Amino acid sequence: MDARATVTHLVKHLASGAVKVVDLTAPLGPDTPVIELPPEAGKNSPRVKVHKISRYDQDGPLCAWNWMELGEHTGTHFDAPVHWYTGKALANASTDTIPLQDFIAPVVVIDRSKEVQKNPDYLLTAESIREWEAEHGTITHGSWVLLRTDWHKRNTSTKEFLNVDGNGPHSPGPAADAIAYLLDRGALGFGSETVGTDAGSAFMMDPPFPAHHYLHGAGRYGLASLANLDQLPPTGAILIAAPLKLVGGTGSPLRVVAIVPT
Ligand code: 23J
Ligand code: MN
Repeated sequence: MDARATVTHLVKHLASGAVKVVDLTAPLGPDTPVIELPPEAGKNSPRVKVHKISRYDQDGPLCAWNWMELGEHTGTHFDAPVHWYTGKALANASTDTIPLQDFIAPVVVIDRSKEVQKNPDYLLTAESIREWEAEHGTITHGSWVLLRTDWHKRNTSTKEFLNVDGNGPHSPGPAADAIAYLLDRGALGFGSETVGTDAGSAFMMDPPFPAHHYLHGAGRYGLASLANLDQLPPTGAILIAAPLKLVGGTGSPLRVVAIVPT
């Protein structure tokens, strides 16, 4: 099919509902959970604050508008390669310089929600990805790979979302060998439903935060705090994930939308 017909068909299929759009974004506001790093890892990001400028009042009778206090890595957000020290020297690695084509890509979804229900510390391994590929086919070069855990159902409660006890945070994520395997497959990036792309236990891993370490060192991307992955097929959808064009940005909150054939 020629390129023009492809675009025309997409619009027709969207209008008819044969292709649907799914919102993979969590609501962003003062209640949004924000990561709480151990002191050894450094400072933390603030929670979201919304400051009123005016609301059809004496501060501005014609309009309502706010300004916000907002970390780059807050809510549903994108991790750029310069976010991690392993990616700091790479070219085209901040939110304003990443190639635009990378913001639209195929997406595969690895469903490990049953495993995570039994074990909140669940780690996705390379072996587990190979099992997924035996069932669904080899991961296509340039794809987003998302880990479905249904963890987004906890996103309305910071306590449940971060799930911290005396031993630290308990949330699922990838083992180091899983990320190495995905990079081998030419993945565009890795996305999760948890507060960051790494598991709660990732500070204790070797290297610490292996998803951040290997993905960003390879110039690849992360997506965190995704929602509604239970509405995606294992393969066949397309992801639109375009961070704000923040100058030198290490990441950005964003709206993540999937285009899904029904
Ligand atoms: C800094 C250090 C570790 C982590 C993170 C940030 C994130 O989760 C993030 O938002 O990138 S794991
Ligand atoms: Mn981040």
